[in-house]
Amino acid sequence: MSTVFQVLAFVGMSYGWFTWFVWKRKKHMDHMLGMISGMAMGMMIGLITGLLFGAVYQGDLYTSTIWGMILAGSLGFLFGVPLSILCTIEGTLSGIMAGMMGAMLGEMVPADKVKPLLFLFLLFYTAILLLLTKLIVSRGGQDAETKKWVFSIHNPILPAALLVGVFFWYQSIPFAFHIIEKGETTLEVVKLVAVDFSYKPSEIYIKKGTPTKVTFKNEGNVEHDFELVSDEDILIQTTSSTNHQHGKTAAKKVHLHAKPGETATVVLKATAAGTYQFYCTIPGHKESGMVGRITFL
Ligand SMILES: [Cu+2]
Repeated sequence: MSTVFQVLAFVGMSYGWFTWFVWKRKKHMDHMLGMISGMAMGMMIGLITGLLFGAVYQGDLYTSTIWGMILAGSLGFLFGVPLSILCTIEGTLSGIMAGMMGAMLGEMVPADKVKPLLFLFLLFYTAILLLLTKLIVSRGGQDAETKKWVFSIHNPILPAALLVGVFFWYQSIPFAFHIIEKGETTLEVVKLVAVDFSYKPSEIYIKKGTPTKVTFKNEGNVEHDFELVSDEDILIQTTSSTNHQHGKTAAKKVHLHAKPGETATVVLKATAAGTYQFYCTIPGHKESGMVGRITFL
């Protein structure tokens, strides 16, 4: 399962559970407790999902910010509605603000720092949920049917076990926002998307002498490729199209092929400046507009 899916599932399930828990005990919740709970939910979910979106949509701050704000804002809003107007306002505003801040953070931090940062947020979020749960229970939020598990929530082993559980679950997540080659934590990334029948973007710039990862994603309904013929050698460090052949090879031609929905990648280094055309070699596609321009500068 993908990282994004796992983290979103964890956040979604814990949000669902905590919201249900609070709604069931709303007569025991005073304004302050409700507002703090709403703020904590909006704030933490906003930071986590915002950071996640910021990292996934890196280079597209608009998309990540909008999604972070919409998701966390509406979850904060929903949480507060049955409680009070104050909770609703607090939850919504916290969600919107934190969704925006998380997205900016995801955009700014280097790809290899996203994992530890997200880990801190998730642990913090889990700890806050547990503390609030304990607080609500101790204020008389239990009723006869929950007496049994109330016993265990006061048992310090349960929250500790949950935190340790989150810790180990998190360690097991495959992290693949960007493939970071060993010793190359500062890899430039160029994302190229093929649709039927054009490239987005159709103009690419790559700094010569800098290892750059080009990801070629086919979002069309038929297969497409990417071919570039250069006058000067291009060093190809790794490519997905030849079964992960490692080691450097020099070539004047770069070729990536992707079936619909697939992504092909290459890590290359241009040795000289120049502007070249790239195109799709599948018959008829170039003529239909699958051409673009790449500039090494
Ligand atoms: Cu094509």
